[in-house]
Amino acid sequence: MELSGKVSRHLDLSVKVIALIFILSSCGGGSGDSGDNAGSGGSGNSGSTVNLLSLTIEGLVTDDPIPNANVTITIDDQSFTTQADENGEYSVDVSIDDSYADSIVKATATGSEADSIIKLVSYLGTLASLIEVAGDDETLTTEELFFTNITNVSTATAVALELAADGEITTDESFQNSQASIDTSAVMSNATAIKLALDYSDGNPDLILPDIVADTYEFVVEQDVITDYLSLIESNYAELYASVENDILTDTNLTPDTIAPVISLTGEAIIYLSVGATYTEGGASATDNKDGTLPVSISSAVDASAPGEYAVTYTATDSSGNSTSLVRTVIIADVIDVTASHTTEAGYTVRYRYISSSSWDSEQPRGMYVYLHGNIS
Ligand SMILES: [Ca+2]
Ligand SMILES: [Ca+2]
Repeated sequence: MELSGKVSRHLDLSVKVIALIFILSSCGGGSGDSGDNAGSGGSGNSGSTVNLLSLTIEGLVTDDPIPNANVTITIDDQSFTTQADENGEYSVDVSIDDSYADSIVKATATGSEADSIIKLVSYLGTLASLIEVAGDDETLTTEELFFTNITNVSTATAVALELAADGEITTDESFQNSQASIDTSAVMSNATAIKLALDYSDGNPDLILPDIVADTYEFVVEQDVITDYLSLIESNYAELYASVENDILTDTNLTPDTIAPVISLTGEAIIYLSVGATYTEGGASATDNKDGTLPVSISSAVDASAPGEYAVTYTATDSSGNSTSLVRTVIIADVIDVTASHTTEAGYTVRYRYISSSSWDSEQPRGMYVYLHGNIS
């Protein structure tokens, strides 16, 4: 299913998918042994105390957001269900015997209508690793683990993992190993095929989910079916494919946000002050593609009583952990001496030189000495 002539775009998306897989990996590795808990059941029965593990899992069911989707969290033979709200957001409380700590947690979402073709899945990792990542609030959010979002991309990723493992992922070992051999370009093209079938098939029979498959998960599992679908898209809808793929890559609910905030300084990037003057912090603002306006932290060591060049560092970090820093330079000097030049309409080059007294500051230059130096050149 190579789509020819799109090499550079594929490079971009490979980087993005590799980032995705990295995020998946960084959450892995629960505790040591890959215990197989199948059949161990939920109730403690050997007379020992049953320790319960508790975790709330929060995320979004989206392709476009899927209102009121049914969500099931499966941990071996146990399952926990809820319904997403009208925006596709869900929250599931899991409470389970600690013998399931090393079991793999899988999320499945289906459409709210009985005949819905929507089935999306996501592998999250071992329960123990999720509890660790969730932290003290015992709530696992999308910021903490991206794959709590159950999406076309998570579904394509899940199927790629299953193909690599040659079956369902039930142990941390197979979860880790199959991540290493995942086919990232297939993940993106399959995710795009799901989005085309769900969002673009109204009024276009070519794009409808082939009726040989029951739902979007089976669509990806049946490799022949999705390969045929994609080759039709490649021949007849290349432009649409490219645009939908781009939508996926720029939708931060579908692929991780890798774009850092942008900081703007209020005031000049270089400020000249005379010794003893007061440095007034002008501040800065930050905006982010996903989070909008963000706070900016300021680290400053300006000592206006001593000549020197000082850095004021402004830092903003988005909810995905992407960070930007910008530096303002503050120059404290006894005398400020700046030269500049411009060319007049008549073609003369005029050079200026500004020399300040010690009471000069950037807002209010007091002493200014202008001279014309070789004013006709
Ligand atoms: Ca948390
Ligand atoms: Ca961002």
